Amino acid sequence: MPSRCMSDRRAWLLAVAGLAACGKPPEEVKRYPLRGVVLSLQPADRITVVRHETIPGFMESMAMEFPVKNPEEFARLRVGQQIRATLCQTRSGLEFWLEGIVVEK
Ligand SMILES: [Cu+2]
Repeated sequence: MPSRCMSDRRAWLLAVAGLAACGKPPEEVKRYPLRGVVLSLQPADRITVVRHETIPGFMESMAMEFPVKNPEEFARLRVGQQIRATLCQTRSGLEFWLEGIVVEK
């Protein structure tokens, strides 16, 4: 019964899609404006080391590693650039990354 097979498969795919969408509620993300200088790049892990300015109420000025989730944003980065970006951090603090990177010079 080919038609029944088709509908079973479709139901299964819908169930999987539903799990992906609803299985884990997205964690709330806090965002902070960041300015800094790109000190180094680690393309294999899409990580950049940035010496960032003080982020009021969050972090003193320091050099630290930031993951960049978006490959196109990472590809535009060069050592020595002055950048502005949004520092995103999950509420638990377990995950953080840069996005919305703008090269100032
Ligand atoms: Cu820091």
